[in-house]
Amino acid sequence: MNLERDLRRAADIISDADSVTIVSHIDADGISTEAILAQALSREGIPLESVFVRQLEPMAMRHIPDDDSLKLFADLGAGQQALLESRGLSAEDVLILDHHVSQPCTTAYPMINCLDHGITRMSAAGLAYLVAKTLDPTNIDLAKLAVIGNVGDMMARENCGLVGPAREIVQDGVEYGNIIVQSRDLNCYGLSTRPVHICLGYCDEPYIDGISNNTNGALRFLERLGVELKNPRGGWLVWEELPFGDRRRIVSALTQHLIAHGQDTGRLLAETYIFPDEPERTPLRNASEYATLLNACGRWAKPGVGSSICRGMRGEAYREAEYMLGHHRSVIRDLLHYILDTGVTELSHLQYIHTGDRFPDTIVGIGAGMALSKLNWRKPIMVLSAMVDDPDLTKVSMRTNEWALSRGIDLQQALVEASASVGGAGGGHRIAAGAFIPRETEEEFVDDVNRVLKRQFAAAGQDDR
Ligand SMILES: [Mn+2]
Repeated sequence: MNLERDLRRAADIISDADSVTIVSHIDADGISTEAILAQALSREGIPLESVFVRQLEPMAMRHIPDDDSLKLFADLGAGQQALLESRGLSAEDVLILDHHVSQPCTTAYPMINCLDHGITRMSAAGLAYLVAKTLDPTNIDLAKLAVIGNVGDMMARENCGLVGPAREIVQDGVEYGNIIVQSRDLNCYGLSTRPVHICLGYCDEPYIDGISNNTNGALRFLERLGVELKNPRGGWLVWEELPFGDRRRIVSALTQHLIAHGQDTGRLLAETYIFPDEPERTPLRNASEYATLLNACGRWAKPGVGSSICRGMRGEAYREAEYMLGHHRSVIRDLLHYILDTGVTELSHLQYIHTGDRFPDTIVGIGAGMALSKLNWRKPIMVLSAMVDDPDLTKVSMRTNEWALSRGIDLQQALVEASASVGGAGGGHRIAAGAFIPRETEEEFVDDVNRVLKRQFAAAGQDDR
């Protein structure tokens, strides 16, 4: 299959539509995808409406209007084609732009899927951007949103930077002038908003002895280097504000520190993406913090606010988004503490915890990911949570890391297989996946997943424990 030809076909389907309903996901990738498509379509003069869903499941289908508009499913749809079919949507009614594993289906819905082109490091926002650029080459201002979506979907994680087609999109933004690439920057979160010692203290990949999970230790480390950490008025500087020489001094000291402790320095540096058109010291200033802001909007039922921000709205929309970011952080912190304080149950090949209805099911996956590095990181973590609006269902979120992937673990495959055997449904990616299962099958399901993971480890010949 030829990507160029697929993009052209998608652009033609969109151009021919009298009106479009964009159906997208509530996470950072889904929101930036929607914002790219909505802007590209508006510029073509095509009337559109947007619908955001937490998950494309039977209940969510109610929000999709029963009209003649083209239904443009983005960042979802590939794995739910049977659902589109059962809703009575024909191949002419639908276009799917996705990067999730596809479900076999008798109706041949037009779809562009990154995976069909061997692209595993680009998200829906990247795909949406390529379609927008095919519609009109002047849409390259939207590359910035594609970078936010890609970074939000962890596409830069494995290689400490975007690669392949997703990296080519970065170049469009650089040429347009709304992206600055910082190669060999510090691989930490919060480079534009957090005091440097807080930034370092919260960084746990790589884990730096005496600094990770220890902001006081991080501060002492920086003070010993004699770097000026405050501005003349006594406020903390953020990483982005430090003079180049100071940043280089800190990086080389961290490198020596890691080497002295026999630790790998491979993940200390990463390529980061700064947005010079956004105000300094705000979460809008770089791709990873911007993505978190969008996630906060989406997870707390305000994806439309995130979308407005992406389209350049500020003022009230921005104040609302900032408030949700604060709320998002505090609930995730509570969830993380709950997981660590309560403790997980360890099976041979996974660890799990049930959080009941204490936390919204939209954030348990994020908490699971954060808890993993503080628990036994060799075992994938599973968090089960009650669905408040459907007491018969349990939401399952799993996370693992690059180490386990290199040893054959594939969470998407494990959850699809195990959930099917208990009458549920699963999907996602190798490193992060989710499922919905009938509540009464929880115990059986956890054992099933453990068995599949054991088989995956064994098949890769890496079951050395
Ligand atoms: Mn996505």
